[in-house]
Amino acid sequence: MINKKRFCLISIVITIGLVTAAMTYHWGTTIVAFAANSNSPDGIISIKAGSGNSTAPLTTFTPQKVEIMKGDTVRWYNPTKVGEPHTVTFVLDNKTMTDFAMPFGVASSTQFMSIPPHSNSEPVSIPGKEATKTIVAVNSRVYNPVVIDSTNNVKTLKPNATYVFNGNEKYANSGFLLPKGHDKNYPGSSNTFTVTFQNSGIYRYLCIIHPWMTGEIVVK
Ligand SMILES: [Cu+2]
Repeated sequence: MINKKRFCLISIVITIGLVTAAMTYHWGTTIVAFAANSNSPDGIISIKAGSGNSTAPLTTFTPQKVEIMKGDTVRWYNPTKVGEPHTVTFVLDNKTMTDFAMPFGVASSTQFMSIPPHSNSEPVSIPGKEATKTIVAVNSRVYNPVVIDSTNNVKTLKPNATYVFNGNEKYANSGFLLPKGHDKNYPGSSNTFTVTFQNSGIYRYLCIIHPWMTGEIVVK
């Protein structure tokens, strides 16, 4: 026969279990961060773009959803142990959606040499008409920090860009974010992307390299 004390203990354990299950169901793996709990000493909210290592790279933004106040600043960085790049890309106008590798026509005499020594890479090169051929190259508007405004003005920012959203953007991109030390194999790439949000709203973004990698900034 179960005595009163044991019954009470079993009830508590069951309740904790049910609450945990409900929280997991409701939030899944999403971790919500609040500006009041900004996770760096300078008050900037940090978000990991990817993580893990070569055998288990994580293609997620952590936290995936962040709630902040107008005027708050968010900084993305890549803590992966290997040189796996990510981007933080806001596609605010569907027509600005793009890909990190695109075909371009170039003079047929052009030769391409890999910069990282002994890298397992070569460009796709297809003979084209007359004196041109087509190569598939990394798209500067994904590789570099770039903002396109409502008048289609394309502005390339410096690596490790700091940007203030003004509500006039069609497209805003971090450029390739690499862990410190791995960026030297990608000249001109970044370690961080820092954005200040002046206007309230929901800002959704993705990694162009891994489009299932998405995140959300809710500005109150
Ligand atoms: Cu990615």
